[in-house]
Amino acid sequence: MRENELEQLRLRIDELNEQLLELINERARVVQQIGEIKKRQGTEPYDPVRERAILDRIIAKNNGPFKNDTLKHLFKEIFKASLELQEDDHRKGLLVSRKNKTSDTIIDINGETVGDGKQRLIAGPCAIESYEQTRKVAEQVKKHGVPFLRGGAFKPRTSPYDFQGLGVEGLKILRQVGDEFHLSVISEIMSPQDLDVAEQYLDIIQIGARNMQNFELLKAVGTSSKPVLLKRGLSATIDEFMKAAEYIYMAGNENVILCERGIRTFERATRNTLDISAVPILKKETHLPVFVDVTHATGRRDLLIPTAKAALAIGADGVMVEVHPDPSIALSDSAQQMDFDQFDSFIEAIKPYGLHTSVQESRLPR
Ligand SMILES: [Mn+2]
Repeated sequence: MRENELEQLRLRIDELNEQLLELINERARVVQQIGEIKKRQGTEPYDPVRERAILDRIIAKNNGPFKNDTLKHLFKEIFKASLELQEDDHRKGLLVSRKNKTSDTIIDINGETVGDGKQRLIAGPCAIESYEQTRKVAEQVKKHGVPFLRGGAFKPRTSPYDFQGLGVEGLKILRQVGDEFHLSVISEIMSPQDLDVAEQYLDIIQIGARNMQNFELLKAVGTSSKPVLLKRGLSATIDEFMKAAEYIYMAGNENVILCERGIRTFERATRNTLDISAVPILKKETHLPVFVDVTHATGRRDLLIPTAKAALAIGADGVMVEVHPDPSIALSDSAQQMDFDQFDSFIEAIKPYGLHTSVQESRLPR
C-alpha cells in the first residue's frame, strides 16, 4: 500500500514538473515580447525597480512551506535566466554576431586569405617617411613571405606638433612599393573625405583606435569594396568594439577585420594593456577575423615576441608589427619599431607558433 502511495506522489511530481516547465517557458516568451518592446523603445532590459516590485508581490502571496528567502532566491534565478534570454536576443540582432552567422568570415585580399585559420602577419613602418625607407622595409617583409605591408600616411598624433604623415603622397609611395614587391598594402584614413584616395591606392583600409567611434567614418568605409581593419578604441569595451564593426558591416561592407591593440588601464609598464582574452571572446562572439597589434599594445620592443606568441597561441588570425630601417631616427613610434635584425629574430621566434608565410608571387595585378 505504501509503495503504491509513493508511486502516486511521484507521478504527481512529474505532472507538476511538466506544468512548471510549461509555465516557465511561457513566462520566458512573455519576457521576450517585453524585450522586443524595450528594444524598440531603446531602454535597458534590466529594471531593478520592477524586479523589486515583482519580488514583493510574490512574498506577499507566499503561504509556505517555502521561506521568503528561499523563494526570493528561486525567483531571482528565473529573472536572471530571463534577462540573459533578452540579452541573447539583443546580441543576435548584430550582423557581426556569431549567433547570426556561424561560419567564419574569410576575406580574400589579392589571393591571400584572412580568417581561414592560417595565421598571418601585417608588417611595415609606423609611418611612410620616404620612398627609400618604405622600399627597404618592403624588401624585408617580402623576404619573409609576409603578404601585407602596412605604413601610415595620415597619422593621428596626440600632439598637433608631432609628424602628421605625408598624406596622399604617402599612400602613393605605399602603392608604388606594394606593386614593386607584389604586396597588399594597408594604411589608415581618418576622414570620410579620404575614402576616394584610399580606394585608389590601398588594398585594406585601416580605422585607427582613436577613430573607432567616428561613426561617419565607419559608415563611409562601410560603403567601400575594400576590406577594413578596425582597431579597438583606447577605452572601448568589447561590446562597443562589436557595435563599431556593426556600423561598417551594416552599411554593406562584410569584409571587416577586428584588431585588438591594447586598452588604457592604470598600468604604466606598457604603453597600453594587451587584452589578450579579447581575442577568444571576439572569435566566439563574432564571425570576423581578429588580429593583434603587438607594437601599439605594448609600446615595448622587448615584448613583441612573447606577446605575438601569445596572440598566435590564443587563436588570433594574425599579428601586426612595425618595422623600420633605423627605428632610432623614425619620425614616430621610435621606441617600439623593430630594426631588420630584430625583425629576422622576431619571424624566426614566432614561426613555430603557427605563423603562416607564403613565397608565392602570384598576386593578381590591380
Ligand atoms: Mn605606430
